[in-house]
Amino acid sequence: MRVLVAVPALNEAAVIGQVLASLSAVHPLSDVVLVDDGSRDATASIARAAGARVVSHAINLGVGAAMGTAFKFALQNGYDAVIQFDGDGQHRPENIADLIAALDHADIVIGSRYADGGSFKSSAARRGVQRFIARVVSMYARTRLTDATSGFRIAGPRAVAVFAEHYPVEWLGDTVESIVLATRQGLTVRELPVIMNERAGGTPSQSVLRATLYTGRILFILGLASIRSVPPQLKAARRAEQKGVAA
Ligand SMILES: Nc1nc2c(ncn2[C@@H]2O[C@H](COP(=O)(O)OP(=O)(O)OP(=O)(O)O)[C@@H](O)[C@H]2O)c(=O)[nH]1
Ligand SMILES: [Mg+2]
Repeated sequence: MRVLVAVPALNEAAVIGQVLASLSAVHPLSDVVLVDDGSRDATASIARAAGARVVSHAINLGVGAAMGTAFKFALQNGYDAVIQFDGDGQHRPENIADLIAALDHADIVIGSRYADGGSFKSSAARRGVQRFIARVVSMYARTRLTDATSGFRIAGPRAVAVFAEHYPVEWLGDTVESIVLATRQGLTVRELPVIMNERAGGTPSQSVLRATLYTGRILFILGLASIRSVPPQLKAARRAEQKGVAA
């Protein structure tokens, strides 16, 4: 199986060299694409010099759009699976082999910080919101998910085909809406316990007000995702697939 590691990145020059070096110990950097999303620092040039493939957006479009670009890149370059991997050092390369192996049992596997009593530290407000979102998304996915907002995940061949056609781009909606979209297309989702590092720097977005706004927005997005008609390009892809099966 050909696996592409996709790193959505915005202004990560301080840490991206180190992150790619640790990644190269388990995965060839020629099979890593960094989607630079309008960074104003040296993120793209550092990644290129390290040996990663780099695709740059001219302006900042958000993580969802960056992943949409990565899935298109994967399809065009013959990859079977895509792993989303943060550029800030939070995700651990040693979990990559486990994610790939877990694809035997699902179309999408999410690395969960909280499965099996995981020890990742969050503020009570943020954790409460994440737990609530995980419960709602679990209903759509018809399986117990403890960390639906985790960005550490793998998409197998069927999911790559769906996400290359359409990936949700709304701010904060990409992680959860992509799961709803996938399950509505008949794909299966599972989770795998992982340990995540603390953020290497910067300011964590934690406050009760932010958590409340975040929940409201996610609920709105989930509501939309469940009633929205399937994007036309996905319908066309599904029809072509069915014709192929019938022929
Ligand atoms: N392409 C792209 N990547 C982004 C954008 N914002 C953040 N990222 C990247 O997405 C990854 C995760 O972003 P973070 O800001 O760390 O989000 P998070 O891990 O959910 O939040 P923290 O817990 O605060 O670290 C990192 O690799 C970022 O560089 C963006 O607008 N576009
Ligand atoms: Mg982070």
